Amino acid sequence: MSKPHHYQGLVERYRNRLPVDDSTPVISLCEGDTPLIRLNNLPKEFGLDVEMYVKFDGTNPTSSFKDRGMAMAVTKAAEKGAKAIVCASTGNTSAAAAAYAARAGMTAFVLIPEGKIPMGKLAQAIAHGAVVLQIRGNFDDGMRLVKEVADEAPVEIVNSVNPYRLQGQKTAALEIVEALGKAPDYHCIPVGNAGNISAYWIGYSEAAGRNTQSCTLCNGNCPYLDNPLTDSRPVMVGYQAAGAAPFMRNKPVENPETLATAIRIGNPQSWELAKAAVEESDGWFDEVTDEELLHTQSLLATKEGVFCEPASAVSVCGAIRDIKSGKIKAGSVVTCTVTGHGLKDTATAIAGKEHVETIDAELDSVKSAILQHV
Ligand code: AN7
Repeated sequence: MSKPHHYQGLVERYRNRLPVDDSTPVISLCEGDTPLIRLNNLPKEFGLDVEMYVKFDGTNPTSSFKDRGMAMAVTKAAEKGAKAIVCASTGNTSAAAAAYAARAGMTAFVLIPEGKIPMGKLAQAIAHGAVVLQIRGNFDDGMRLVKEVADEAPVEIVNSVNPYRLQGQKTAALEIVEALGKAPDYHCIPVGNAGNISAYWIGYSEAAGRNTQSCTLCNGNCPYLDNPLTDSRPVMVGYQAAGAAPFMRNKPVENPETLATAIRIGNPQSWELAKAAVEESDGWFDEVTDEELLHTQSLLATKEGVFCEPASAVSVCGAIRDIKSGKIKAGSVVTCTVTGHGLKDTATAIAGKEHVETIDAELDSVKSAILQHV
């Protein structure tokens, strides 16, 4: 008999680095432990002299990185005895909230912008039994309403203004450091509401035994610094969609627009934390156009076998540009978070592509089709 090694999810895995104790009722779907995939073909094709990886968090239980934060937020809500959770969402947070609420026996209320979340994400929220409230407004309107209603109704907010979300999400950085045996030189990441970049910086800082102002739970007094995994932290680079790039405008964007609906956000809640992460790490923000990010989504799918949603391609898109220009230095180790799975939004992935050939059910037809392509 071999020793059982059933992975139990990130709260158990990082129990000594998370705010839980023996009596905490852990709510998990075995999230985390996602693949760090070395890109081979794209660096070769573009002549990029770097070691480049994607952290493919689209392989989580609800197919986005949100499961990391939701596992921790719902675990803490359960510990408190909460019966209901609430979030505003561009889609992925609502999918994760719905699934973890189901697991915990709670009700999830999710506020989504009318007509602006892809069908895959909406299907998840409905399938898991969330109460779906479609608002005549955008994500930022939903966020404002959620914060207001939490003061007036018995619901726990599980957006990333909940500090436990960031604690759960910091584990992605810990996994990367463990996988590489060190911190990368650069970490590139899509930025919408700005929780994830803040969470990675907390994780990387903790891994290097360093404090950071990005941590709201400990306020610069991290309790987990005595067990470092490495001695350095990466430069943090946050990329936004050009039509929804408040960090580039240095102020909120009133009417954000992008095909990458996940990051169609104009007033990021973790503004200060994300700013601190970029400043403390000597990093930067930049923006990419919808055309550029869709092209990168397609490149990742067709050249590397990684199918991600449009918002997720933003990190790799920006990274390739900054490696080409030399802003990201030759010889570096570069990791990019790929935040969500392509199956979340199939309509955008195949729009404008001639994707299917219809042929007769005859050997000759199949054969001639093959010969046309090889
Ligand atoms: C695929 O689901 O905000 O900067 O409500 O779904 O931490 O907000 C989603 C965000 C990147 C941006 N990639 O992360 C929501 C939501 C994908 C996302 C982001 C989101 P943050």
